[in-house]
Amino acid sequence: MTEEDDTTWTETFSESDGDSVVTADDRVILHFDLDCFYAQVEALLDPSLAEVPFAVRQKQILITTNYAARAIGVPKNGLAAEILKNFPQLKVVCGEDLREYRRYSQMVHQAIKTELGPLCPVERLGMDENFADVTAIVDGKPSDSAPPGWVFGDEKLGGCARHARLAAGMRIANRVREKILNVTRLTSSAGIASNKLLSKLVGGCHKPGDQTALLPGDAPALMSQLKGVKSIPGIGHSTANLLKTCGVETLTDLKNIDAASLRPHFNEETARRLKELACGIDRTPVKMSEKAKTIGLEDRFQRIDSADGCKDKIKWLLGRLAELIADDGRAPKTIKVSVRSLSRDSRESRQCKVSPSLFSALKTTNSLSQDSLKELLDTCMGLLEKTVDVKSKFHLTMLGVSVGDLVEPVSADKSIAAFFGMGAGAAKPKRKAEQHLSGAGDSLKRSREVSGGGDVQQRCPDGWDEEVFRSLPVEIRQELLSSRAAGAGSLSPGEASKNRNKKCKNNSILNYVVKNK
Ligand code: TTP
Ligand code: MG
Repeated sequence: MTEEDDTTWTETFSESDGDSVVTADDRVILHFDLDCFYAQVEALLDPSLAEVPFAVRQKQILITTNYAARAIGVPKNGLAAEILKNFPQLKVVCGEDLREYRRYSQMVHQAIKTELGPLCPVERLGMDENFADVTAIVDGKPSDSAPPGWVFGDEKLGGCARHARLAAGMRIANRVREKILNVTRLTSSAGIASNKLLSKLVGGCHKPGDQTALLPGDAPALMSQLKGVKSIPGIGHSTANLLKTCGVETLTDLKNIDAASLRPHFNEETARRLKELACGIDRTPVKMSEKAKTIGLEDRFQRIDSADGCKDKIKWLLGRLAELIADDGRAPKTIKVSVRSLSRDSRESRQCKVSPSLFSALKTTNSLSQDSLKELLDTCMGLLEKTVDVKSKFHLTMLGVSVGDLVEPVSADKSIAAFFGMGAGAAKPKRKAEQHLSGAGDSLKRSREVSGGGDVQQRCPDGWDEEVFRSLPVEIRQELLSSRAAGAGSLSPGEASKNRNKKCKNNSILNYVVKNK
């Protein structure tokens, strides 16, 4: 027996984390999962679906079904042909356009963050899941009223501080689910436990539209309900196969195996983590989700074997990618093309730098300018030709385009005016969530115009340095003037300078333009 073989679920354990000691079981972690996410979004877009059993299809797969379909025995997902053999009347809607799902996913994440405030990290997992660590905002004070939702195993909450903190977590989870419902009209389920693994697992116990908490001592009972190692989130097909070669198929096998026996396939850290997960122990923190480092999309197909075919596909990908970049609001500095050839069966990528200005049309529209599209298409074809000899025979089964090195824009809705805190009185562009609430029909339209007509003459305002002003690009001059005309005019340059928000760096444009700072 090694030290790790003694790892069984214990109610408290501590790990040294630099100067601080983290007692993992004292955390209160929430996991939120939207109910039949894509199906709910489809039903919002087409209310006639609301009461009807239906499935959402992507290519040959039914990727989800609504709960009305699940109630009559339709599985949650699977091959369309097989499911439709058994349920020929099942309504099927196409779910290949991900834009609305992404938009709702973003709204949900934002709603959770807003409801919980800055003390609680919120981590997004995929499209429809979020973890939140609410440890900082729960207290151990007992309350007279029973918290909303369920407790795993129908256990009763006691009066101790730990149970009181769990009860507080249950109240918070319920509040957050109500917030999600109010903002998006989507129902969700939640799990409340002491770590990410357990909160995710227990959250599935009362789906849809409800929540379940786990008392710390009941982790072994929850874990014992799991079937194979793949029912642990994070253990996928390939890890399961590797474990199988070590003789591990069940969670009990994993708990009992000597960590050294896992070492041929897993490093020490991974072997330890796998064994801990089997015991319901998960020390990973909830990390505040940051903006994506790259934005991309790819398409798989049976065959593309001509340069024109590649060009058409890349052009289509660039069009869709432009919408994602517009949604994100940042401008990329690199672009990457990825391919998979039938002959090599592994993906290959090539990337290069691009000018962020190629994406400037996305400040006000959802698409690239014709010139930019042409230039990006040529760039992508150049990258493609570094991996594929398009003059010889070839057979691609996947093409992808992504962008990276994303930089915050210096205009449009992150406008110079906003940047300098000059927005008082200026009509701000609507945020996406507001767009949604004010009219679903407009949901995909963008509203990023800089407010105010601006001074087309571009005369340098009094108090601004004419020479510096004239040296600025026309677009930036126009924007400074527009902002000023739309409400910042009441600010003297000195005031504008004082009111700059924290993001304003010393070398910002206004610092150069405004005299007498
Ligand atoms: P899930 O949360 O797994 O499923 P769900 O939200 O549809 O249903 P549940 O109520 O059981 O949580 O996945 C979220 C969405 O992700 C789902 O609506 C469709 C999509 N999805 C895929 O695109 N591919 C997949 O293989 C799966 C499982 C889901
Ligand atoms: Mg879900």
